[in-house]
Amino acid sequence: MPENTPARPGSFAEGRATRRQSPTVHMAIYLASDFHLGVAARLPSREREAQIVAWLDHCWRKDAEAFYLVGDLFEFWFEWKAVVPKGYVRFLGKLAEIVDAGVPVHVFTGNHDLWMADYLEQEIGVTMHHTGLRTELCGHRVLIAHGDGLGPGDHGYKALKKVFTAGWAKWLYARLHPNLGMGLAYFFSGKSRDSQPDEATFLGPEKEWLVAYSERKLAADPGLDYCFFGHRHLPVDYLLSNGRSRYVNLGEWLHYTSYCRIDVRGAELLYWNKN
Ligand SMILES: [Mn+2]
Repeated sequence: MPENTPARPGSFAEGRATRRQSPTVHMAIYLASDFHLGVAARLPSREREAQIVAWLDHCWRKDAEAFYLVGDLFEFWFEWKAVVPKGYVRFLGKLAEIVDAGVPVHVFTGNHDLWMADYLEQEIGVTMHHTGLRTELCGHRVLIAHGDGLGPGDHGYKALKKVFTAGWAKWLYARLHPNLGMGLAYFFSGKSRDSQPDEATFLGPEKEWLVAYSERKLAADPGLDYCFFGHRHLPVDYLLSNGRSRYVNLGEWLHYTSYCRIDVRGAELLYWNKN
């Protein structure tokens, strides 16, 4: 809303202003990842999109002062010079509404949508992050990253990511007709999903490479309070070896509808009701 537009009595804008002044309300920041819009899972993509829109709307009206959407929002995304993938209108519209109301939305690229360029920034006004971010949220020192290609091992993927993020690869891909480009991408993203190992159990600190990565970051940066990641598709809140800092995996929305809420008191892993 433009600054010179007075809020109507009882309007939503007025309600927010009142809540912000109340000393009893802890303003919060919300994080979520791995919506994978575009593929069906427990629900068809359009129904999952409606859930995400309802969640965004609920948090925004309640107490959100920012959102961090930590990668793989889309099963695949590519921006041709004048063309973007069809769909997701309600999701993108809700992001626009939130940004227009003055609440910042941060979007990270994931391995499925690493080709997001500046469309969401230009069209909606989100802040894009193509790498991890070290920042403060509600007074807590945090690291936020999608999580692909971090930690030990995974050399095949790391090499592939180097190729995919190279300017020439993006340029070549953009020469494909969108029908072919999108078709190929969906074919290969389905293949890679089929070859994934069982994601549903926590393998312990030795085998969970995002835990190993968090421990390494913590050794170099002992002030860190939280390490937030997506990518693993398993919601986890894990106490790191210093007995204080935590590794939080945001999970995904294909099955878990998990997210994290952080305020001055700390972070909490939560689940959106599954309507
Ligand atoms: Mn993912």
